Amino acid sequence: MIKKNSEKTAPAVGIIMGSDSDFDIMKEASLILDGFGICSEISVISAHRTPHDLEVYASSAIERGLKIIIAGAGGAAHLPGVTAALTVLPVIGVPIFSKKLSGEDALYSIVQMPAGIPVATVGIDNARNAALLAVQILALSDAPLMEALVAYRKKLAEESRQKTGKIREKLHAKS
Ligand code: RP5
Repeated sequence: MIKKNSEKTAPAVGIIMGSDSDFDIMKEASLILDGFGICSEISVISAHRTPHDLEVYASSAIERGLKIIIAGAGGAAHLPGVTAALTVLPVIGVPIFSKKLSGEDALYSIVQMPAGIPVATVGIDNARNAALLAVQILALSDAPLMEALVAYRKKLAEESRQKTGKIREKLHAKS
C-alpha cells in the first residue's frame, strides 16, 4: 500500500513544473494527492532553464521511490516529454494556459509526443485530473486506495444529483 504523508515515507508522486508561475494550477494536483493520503513532492524544474537538474531528477526518480511523475508546463512545454525520455516511469503532462495561445501551444507540445516515448496528457490547466489519473494507476496495486477512489466517484455522483434540485430551486425562485 502507498504510505501516507504523515508516515514520512519517500514520495510516490513527483510533481514538477517549469516555473513558479505554474504553481497556482499545479498545487491542485498536490491537494488531490493529499486527499487520498498519497505522499508527493513538488519542485520547479525547467527543461530549458535547468536541463541538467531535470536530467538528475528524472534519471534518479526510480531509485528515490517515485512511481509517477506529473509535469506541468506552458508555452513550448517540453518538460513532460523530456522527463519521459529520461525515465520509464509514467509521466502525466499538464498543459498550462498562457495568454498568447491560450494553452493550445502547450497542449499540442505535450500531447503530440512522437511514438515510443508516451506522455499521458490531461486538459489545459487540469492538474486535478492528472492527480486523479495518478491515483488510479497507483490503485491498481493498492486495494484500500481503490476503495477510496470508488468512494470519491460516489461522492461526485451524489454532488451531481444534488445539482438538479439546485437548478430547480433557482428556476422557481425566479418565477
Ligand atoms: C514554462 O514557461 C513554464 O512552465 C511556464 O508555464 C512558462 C512561463 O514561465 P515564466 O516566464 O512565468 O517563468 O517554462
